[in-house]
Amino acid sequence: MTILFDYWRSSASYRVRIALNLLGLPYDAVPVDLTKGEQGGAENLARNPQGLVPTLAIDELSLTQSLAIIEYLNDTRGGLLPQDAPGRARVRALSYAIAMEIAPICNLSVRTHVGKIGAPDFTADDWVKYYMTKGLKSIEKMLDHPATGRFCHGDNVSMADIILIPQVYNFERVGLPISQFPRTAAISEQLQSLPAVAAAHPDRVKP
Ligand SMILES: N[C@@H](CCC(=O)N[C@@H](CS)C(=O)NCC(=O)O)C(=O)O
Repeated sequence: MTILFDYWRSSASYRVRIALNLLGLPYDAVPVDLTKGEQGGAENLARNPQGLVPTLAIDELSLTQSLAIIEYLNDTRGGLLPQDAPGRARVRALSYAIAMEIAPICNLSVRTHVGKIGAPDFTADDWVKYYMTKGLKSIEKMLDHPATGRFCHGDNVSMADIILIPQVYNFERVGLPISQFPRTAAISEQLQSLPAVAAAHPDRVKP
């Protein structure tokens, strides 16, 4: 039995839902309600010492960190990273550019803290919009590459696409138009037409 401890609006959870769906792996979802602070409760801390979501219970393991989970799924099931080393390096670079450069500085706890210390003319919203735009601008440049195809890397869905989709969702959620980044927008549209990706959308899994 595979169990995903997630939150419907969490982008890191959204990544893992997409990966599981793409691989056709059935799972049960157990919600950890971030709005109620359940991530910091004893039950969640026992499975995820950082007090975050997602956690994936699979193969008698309890895995944390969405990128590590996706890499594990690739290592054990295949299909989420290219076969060749240069391709894997490119997919990882795109994934890390989002997961390590954009997401951590725009997450809930950072936004809350910026909101507390922010000046009246500089809100947490301004912070998030600034860094998300800066980050996706870089992604758009990285996608200006001969290896970009229908998806981020060629015509097969990879970890980079899995990481991109939730970031695009967050970007649009704060009211920014993804159309300003045409390559990113085109890939996102292709991805969202895939049933496995569409089924992982927060609105589809909202409790
Ligand atoms: N790098 C982690 C990030 C996980 C993360 O930040 N999760 C957020 C939701 S997207 C969370 O649990 N936030 C709760 C909090 O900040 O208290 C991963 O990829 O799994």
